[in-house]
Amino acid sequence: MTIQVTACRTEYETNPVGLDERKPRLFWRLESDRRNARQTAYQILVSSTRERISREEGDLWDSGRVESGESTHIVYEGKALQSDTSYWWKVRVWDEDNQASEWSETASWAMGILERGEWKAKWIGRKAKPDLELQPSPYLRKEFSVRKGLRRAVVYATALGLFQLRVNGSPVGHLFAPGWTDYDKRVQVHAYDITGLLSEGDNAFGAIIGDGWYAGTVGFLGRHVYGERPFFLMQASLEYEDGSQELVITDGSWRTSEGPIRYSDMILGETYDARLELTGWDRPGFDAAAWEEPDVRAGYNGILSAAVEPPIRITQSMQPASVRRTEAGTYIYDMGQNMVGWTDVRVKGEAGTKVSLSHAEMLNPDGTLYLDNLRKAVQQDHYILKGDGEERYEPHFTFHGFRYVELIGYPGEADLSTITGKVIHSDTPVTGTLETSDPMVNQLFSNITWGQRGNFLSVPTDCPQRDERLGWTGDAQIFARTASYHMDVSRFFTKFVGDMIDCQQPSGAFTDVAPDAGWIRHKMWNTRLNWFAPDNAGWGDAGVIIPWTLYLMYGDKRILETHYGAMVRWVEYLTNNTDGLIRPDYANYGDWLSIDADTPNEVLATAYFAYSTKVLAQIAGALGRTADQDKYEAHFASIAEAFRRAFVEEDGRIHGETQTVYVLALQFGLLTERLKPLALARLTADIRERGNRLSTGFLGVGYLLPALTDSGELEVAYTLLTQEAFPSWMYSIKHGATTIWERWDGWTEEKGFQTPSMNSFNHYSLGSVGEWMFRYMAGIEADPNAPGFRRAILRPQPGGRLTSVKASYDSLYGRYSIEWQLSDSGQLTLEVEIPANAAAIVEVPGKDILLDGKPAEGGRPAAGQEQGMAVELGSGKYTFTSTLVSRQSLNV
Ligand code: RAM
Repeated sequence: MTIQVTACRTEYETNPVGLDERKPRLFWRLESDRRNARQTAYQILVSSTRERISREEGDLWDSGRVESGESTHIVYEGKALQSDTSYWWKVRVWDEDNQASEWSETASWAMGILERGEWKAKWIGRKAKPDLELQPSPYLRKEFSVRKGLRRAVVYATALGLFQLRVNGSPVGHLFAPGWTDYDKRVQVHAYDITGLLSEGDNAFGAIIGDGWYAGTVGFLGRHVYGERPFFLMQASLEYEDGSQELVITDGSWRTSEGPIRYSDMILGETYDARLELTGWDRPGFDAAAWEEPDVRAGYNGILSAAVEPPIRITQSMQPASVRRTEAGTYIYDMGQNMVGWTDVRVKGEAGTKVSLSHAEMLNPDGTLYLDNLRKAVQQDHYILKGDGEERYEPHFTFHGFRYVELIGYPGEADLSTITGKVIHSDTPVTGTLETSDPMVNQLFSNITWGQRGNFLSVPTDCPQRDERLGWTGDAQIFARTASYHMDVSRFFTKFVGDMIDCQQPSGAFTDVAPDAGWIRHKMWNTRLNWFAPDNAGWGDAGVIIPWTLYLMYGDKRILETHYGAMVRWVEYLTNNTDGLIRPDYANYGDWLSIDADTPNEVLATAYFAYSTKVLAQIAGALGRTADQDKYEAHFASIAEAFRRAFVEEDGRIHGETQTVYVLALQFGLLTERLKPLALARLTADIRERGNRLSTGFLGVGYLLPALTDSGELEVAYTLLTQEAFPSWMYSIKHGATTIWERWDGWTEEKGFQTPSMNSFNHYSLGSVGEWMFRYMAGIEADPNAPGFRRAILRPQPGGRLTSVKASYDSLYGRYSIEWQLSDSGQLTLEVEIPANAAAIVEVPGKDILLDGKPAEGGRPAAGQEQGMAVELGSGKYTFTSTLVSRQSLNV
């Protein structure tokens, strides 16, 4: 079979609408059942109409035959793209035998509104009711008519706040739009093709707007962080067969009313009075005589940019695992999983009856909901019945982090089908799977994935339940690699890097939360919090680490180019704020939530300073800026030297003597060859002295198992992974955890719950061990010399009590998979799969290595291993067998 072109995407997305990237990048995948299937050339056609593309007329761009193997990030080089316009494209390729493929299916993208001057719409809202802290959510509507011959209709919408849009009664778009940005600087515009929802004659737009991050409660920063109340902006563009165009825009001609949503606040929950429903409000013909004129806002000084973040959606519905009726007559449900979203309830009863849903992560010893750790958050929704038969309710502009739900005031008998949990997050498609022979390791992986699902909601938040839910950059950087194996976070993190850049300080400092949300200002007011600063080690460094992660995982050079200046400013800022290249002991969270092991701030901060510099040198290299690369490499070497002079003893001891200081020094390359084994010995001794247990906090934990494995202490890594005694990952699992806890000691047998002032049970940072599970245990590694998985390094590292691991990663090229199995006698079977137009260096441990039953040809000794072999392979499925040196030595 000749090669096939599939999965055509534009800017990482399938047929996106509303882009503002004037040179969008095109991606495709190849499929073939042959081994070594490869592209040697391609041809792209881009057309202004679907008809033209079907006739193979690339009137906007015909790339001609391009001799190239590249099938990702191909930059559009055709005629200038126009606002509010759709484009069609297809591609064909030539394979390694110069055989041409068929043309791909036709793909498309559409540009959004490119110039500010093209925005004719006005921001509209509703005046606040006096003396009401929590305001009803405004409803907005507008009728308009559509002539005969409508060809295309696209609506562009955004809000300072949140919006839910409806067209002729149908919902359009997704939840929590437009997402969270620093609204003073920027707001994202979402675009939807609504051609199919309109018909000739009367039509209606409806929108409900919510306070969201703009006007509602943000973390512990209170309400009205950006503004007093929400506003909506919408511009629909209708294009007719005769070439004419009409706009329907938000302006003073819309009408507004309050409705059943009495308030809806991210952190404080919602109250919905169904008796106040406005039936038919979002369809034409509704009697809006009682509705009022909207409040038209003067303007907005921020940037209107095309939405980059993936849509937020309900991705799963969950039935509760069990329910118990309390003495008070309420019901307590156990969802069986700590999750994020909301619950939907069905109820029948008299008008005016109030049913409440209260959400919590844990139960108190007496079986009641443990609400203390929510701090000021109120995870409660209240529904007041209209009394007309079975009613169904779910909230609108709030979300909760919970495993347990208390149903209060329910009329009649409730059972398992009364409520349904809705899992809500940024819909980043799953790309990684992992399953092992060990059920506890599998549970750990599951907990990590739920931590990601629970906390990736527009921005990567620290936690989803208490009055916090901020985009903590330190948490995001330590988890970024794990996250990018598990899900396609290309656009999610591209958006977040933008958020970090938007709040980079004039000094060059990257902040510890993004969007900034007035955080910096808040910290300045609040002297009690003056230990917060915009440049915390391991937090600000996210501004360099996350773009680099996007490059490794997706081969995204554009993000490096676009933000190169900002990253240089960060490193220059750090440099200017050091003393002899040592970052002083100030403004630092340290190795946050380490356990009984305080890493000195100056050691930690200098190590991260070195690392940011090293990554910047690599980024300069990737961009071909060789002079800068040399400069920052030399700078890194000087910082490492200063680090050693200040903190490292001749005998390898590092100031602080915590696991984290050794781990960072090893992993960031701060030690000489002579010092490495000495430091490693100190690290393993510390682990042993603690009874084979870890002590790392947020900043050390992600590098702990990689540092051990890279230094040849694989078995110690496995021992820590499967350790069940406190503190360990498995300790929480033994006690029923279904997500990653914020702290190792969130709950212990001896002490019960940690302080409720900071005790989240859904915080992904300590789940950054997922990175090691993919990269080392399964062994699916990105090759930095062929980024974006153009070439992978498949390097499984069996060990510990595991007898098998099966993992896969859907890269931009397609699926890499690995499955290894180890018999009692030490026979290893390894099956790997490499996608078309990609390659892998497969490193097989052990001796007597056979590939598909024959001695493997073209292999070389595996780097840094006594036994084993490395072989570079093209696409296809391969089976290796080998004998591991001594199975005995694997059982510590
Ligand atoms: C906590 C957050 C977050 C952490 C900071 C330092 O309040 O939950 O996880 O990054 O503090």
